[in-house]
Amino acid sequence: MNYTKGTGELKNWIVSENEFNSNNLGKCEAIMCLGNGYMGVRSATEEVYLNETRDHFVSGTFNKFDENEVTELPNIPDFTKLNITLDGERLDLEKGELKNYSRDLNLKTGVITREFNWTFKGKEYHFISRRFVSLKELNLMAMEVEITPLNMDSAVVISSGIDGQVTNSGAQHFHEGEKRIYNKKFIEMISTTTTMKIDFVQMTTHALKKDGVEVEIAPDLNMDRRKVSVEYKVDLKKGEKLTFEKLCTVNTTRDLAHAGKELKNIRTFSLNQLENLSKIGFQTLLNESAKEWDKKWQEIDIKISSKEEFDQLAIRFAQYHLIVMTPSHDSRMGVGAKGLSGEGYKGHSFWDTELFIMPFFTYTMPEVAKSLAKYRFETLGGARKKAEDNGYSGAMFPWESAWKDDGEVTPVWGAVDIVTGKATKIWSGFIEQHITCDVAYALWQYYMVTKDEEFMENYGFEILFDTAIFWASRLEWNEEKKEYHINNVIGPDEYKEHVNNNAFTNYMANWNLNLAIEYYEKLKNEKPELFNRLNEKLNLDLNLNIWMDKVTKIYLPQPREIDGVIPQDDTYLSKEIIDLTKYKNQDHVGSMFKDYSLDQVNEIQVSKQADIMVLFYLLENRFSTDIKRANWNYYEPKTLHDSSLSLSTHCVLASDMNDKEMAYDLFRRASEIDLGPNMKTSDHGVHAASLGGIWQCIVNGFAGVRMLGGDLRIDPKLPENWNEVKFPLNWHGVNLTVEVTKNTLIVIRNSKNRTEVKFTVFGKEYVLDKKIEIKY
Ligand code: IFM
Repeated sequence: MNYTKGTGELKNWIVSENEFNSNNLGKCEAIMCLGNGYMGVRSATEEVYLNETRDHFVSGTFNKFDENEVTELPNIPDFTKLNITLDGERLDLEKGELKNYSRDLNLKTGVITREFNWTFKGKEYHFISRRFVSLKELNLMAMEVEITPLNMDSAVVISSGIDGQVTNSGAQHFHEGEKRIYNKKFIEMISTTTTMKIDFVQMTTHALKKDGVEVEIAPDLNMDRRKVSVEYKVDLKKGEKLTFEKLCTVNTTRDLAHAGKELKNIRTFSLNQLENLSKIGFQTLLNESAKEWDKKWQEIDIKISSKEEFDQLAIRFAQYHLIVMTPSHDSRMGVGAKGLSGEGYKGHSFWDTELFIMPFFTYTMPEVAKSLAKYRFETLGGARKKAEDNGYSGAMFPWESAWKDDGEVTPVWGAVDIVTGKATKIWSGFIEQHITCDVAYALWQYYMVTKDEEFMENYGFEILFDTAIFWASRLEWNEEKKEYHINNVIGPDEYKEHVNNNAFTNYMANWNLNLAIEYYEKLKNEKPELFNRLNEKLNLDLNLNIWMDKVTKIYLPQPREIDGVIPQDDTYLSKEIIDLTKYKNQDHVGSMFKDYSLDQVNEIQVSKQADIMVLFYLLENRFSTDIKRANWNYYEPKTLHDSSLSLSTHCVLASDMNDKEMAYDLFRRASEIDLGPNMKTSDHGVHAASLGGIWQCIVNGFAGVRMLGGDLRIDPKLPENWNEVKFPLNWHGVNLTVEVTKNTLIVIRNSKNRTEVKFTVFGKEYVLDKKIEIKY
């Protein structure tokens, strides 16, 4: 990979592949994934290879392949594959001679360009392709290929269409529907998901040019099982350039725009849409999409001044993917743990959204954060059902969530257990319960940062109260200790299953209950109408008594006297300690499972990811720096960072503890999860939470931005090798620009509104007028 290709205006905007290797296709397919939140397309090459994964997903279109599988985002019929034959030889870069190869993702415009010279049997061709998913027209993907024979005349044949012979690793999610080619030009394929019965209308059309001049060539028409295509035969003179453009659209019965419409009407809409788009043409559509990207970047761009150029690219890469993967157009949908860039985690949403992805949106694009928070409101039915099925009350959010009505969708069986040879049981769907307070925390954070009363009144307070009702019902009375415990859970550290009193879970449940008590009083006094409505629905009066009685009796693990270490759970500190050097220095995550089964790992003092560190991050003021450091020193050496969520939290914590070198090192490691030299890490898709985490490292870590108890705090700790960082921040509806240098903090008000903006910097309070410059 080459991360320094962009120069001039494109400096630190280009992610480039400079060598073709068909063993490493997954890397660029995922990290160069295109999308617009409505859909995501993995960037498979135009020509086919054995190890490719050609995926195209439409947000929220979950389907269950059969009874024994969990629902997943179906891989829809493919547009991207082209069969290109050059003078009778199939274009195949594994053969012949390849020169000047590059594939570039331009993060600024959302366009991929691929270019090379290919010589086979003495015939040399120049090839350029461009592809984008429009940020303006959500239903549109477009691609273009240019082929020029350089040293002879050539007969070029391109076969292109819609290929429904695709699956999710073998699972076929579609019934084949009608296929049709209108006027030899507009190709249509209808497919319907097998269980959810969502209809997909996919259409494509082509335009051909020779040396820039449009040519009309009648194609051969082909229809096959789950496949419809056209084949163009073009004779080119030596040096003559063929331009082959392909516009592709997807519409589904799940789209809000088509709610209640009959399929035949969607088909008519889709045909008209494509006819109109084809009149506009590839280049103009590309320019329009690039313009939308430009607007986006003006809203979100973070500017870093540092000799470490890679850092600037890394944050842009992260933000590009956060935009591409997030269905901001529709609050019935969440963000998948791999975004829309691969089949990993089946498109399901985890706590990754609330604690890692949402903060970027909350502080930068609050309307998108609102949509994500509303998604959880939409899933309340499933959360209430999960609580009831488990004998609890209130809302117990699913560990993995898919379509809003699906409830819990975590698969039950996972990787092989090396001792038994059987599949390992995945317990998270049953007992990884902290997701419920993570949801409550994220929407409270959204409320505190935005002051969005409308959201809280219509959605947020109901979630806050119902999650508290869940926790109150979940607590278990321990008669001997005369306190409430939360037994048999998995905390954030998934290498410890069936533990009692995971500190993170207990503290956050306590926090959730306290918050509900606080808002009970507030609403009763300040918003009596709303209070009455919610009281009627959730019986708040009765629940308040239960909350008050229980909240002070929840066991909150305290730091040990000897060393300040907080027990992660009741048994962690008494488990076996082994030498973890080999696994700490691993090249690939999860290497410990080559030597141990999960049951064995459960009995060792080893952690997968940040656990108590996340608690310090969320409830920062409850713990002193000394306690944070003591726990860091104890737990970090035992943490393998086997989850991509781990490094960014550790980075923010290292910043909080003013360990700048460590913080920077962790930031770099987090940035390299997808962008690093390891060509296999992203095969199943990019790491969505880690990408959100990269934003957190910079804004929450290095710039020290935090919402604490509703107030804004900015305590910068810029890494030594950075001179400056400048970023947008939205606080209480006011757009701010924050600039941090080594010893100066500048905050600028960009919005015209006069809403008061107050914040503290290292304990001192400031009130912002238009601009403030603070030496720190
Ligand atoms: O949510 C995470 C979890 O914390 C660790 N395993 C992967 C999940 C999805 O990213």
